[in-house]
Amino acid sequence: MTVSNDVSLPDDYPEDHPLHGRLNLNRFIFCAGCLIGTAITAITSCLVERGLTPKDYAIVSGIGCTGRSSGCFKAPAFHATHGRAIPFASGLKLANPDLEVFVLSGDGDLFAIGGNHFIHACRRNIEINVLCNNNGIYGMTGGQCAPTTSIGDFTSTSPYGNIEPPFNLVSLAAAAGASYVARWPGYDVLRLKGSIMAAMDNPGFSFIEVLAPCFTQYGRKNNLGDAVKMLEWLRKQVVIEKNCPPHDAEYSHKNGRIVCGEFVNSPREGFTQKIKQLRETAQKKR
Ligand SMILES: Cc1ncc(C[n+]2csc(CCOP(=O)(O)OP(=O)(O)O)c2C)c(N)n1
Ligand code: SF4
Ligand SMILES: [Mg+2]
Repeated sequence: MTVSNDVSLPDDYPEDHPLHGRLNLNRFIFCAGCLIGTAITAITSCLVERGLTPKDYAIVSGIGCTGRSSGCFKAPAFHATHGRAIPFASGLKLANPDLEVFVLSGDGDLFAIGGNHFIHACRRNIEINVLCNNNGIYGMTGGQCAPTTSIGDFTSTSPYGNIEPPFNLVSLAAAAGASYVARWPGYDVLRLKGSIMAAMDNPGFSFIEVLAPCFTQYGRKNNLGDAVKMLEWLRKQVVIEKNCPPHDAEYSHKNGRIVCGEFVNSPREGFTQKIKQLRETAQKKR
């Protein structure tokens, strides 16, 4: 499998693409078969189906392969610094609470360098939608161990097998206070889109983990084959459950079992709403 760096396609290619007006198709620089593109098109088609135009929304990403996704949106889209997509998105939402704000970033970006921002955004319940493209590795920088790498996995920084237990992102988000939490395999576009719609309906912090194997780095180091073989490998492990408590949502490539579904949907007042109320109360007292 080769990594395509071809960014020489003309802007109008292909003209008949249904999302042509909303996407910079010449910026899809991902390896052929990588599911990052699926998350981008799922978000975009949900925004289109909601009748939202680029003046109504903003997209933020951090650094990494998934971080490059911001360039794919024909919209106000921001490629923030490493680990800082959530504070950047929080600032946008605070400045303009009417904006629908999405973060799409990688597991390393959001949960290693950006981990602290993630837990505090959950705790505040700020009204942004965060999608993590979880490939269990640092894809872009050469396949280093991530906070989501399973025990025993080989990476460029764990050549004898990883000994650090991974975060279970669903359990982490729920414990930190996120009011919407779901996990889906990236190939299950219909469920993913349904979940993105539910995230937009939630008046608070929404988190969706998208399982998206990196065959170029993770697959190669663990002898898992090409893009199609890795999708089959993932499909055998995915178990979709209804009403599973978030802390029982197993995430283990080692045990070959990853529980997917919607785990938290408990709307409560969001952060910018609370700020608005504080401002109104203060104005009345003047
Ligand atoms: C401050 C800083 N430290 C380290 C890096 C190098 N770096 C760039 S992307 C990345 C990890 C990305 O991993 P992930 O978010 O999982 O993205 P993926 O490529 O897997 O989508 C790292 C360590 C950086 N750009 N900036
Ligand atoms: S995450 Fe892996 S498969 Fe996807 S574009 Fe990056 S290196 Fe390629
Ligand atoms: Mg990653």
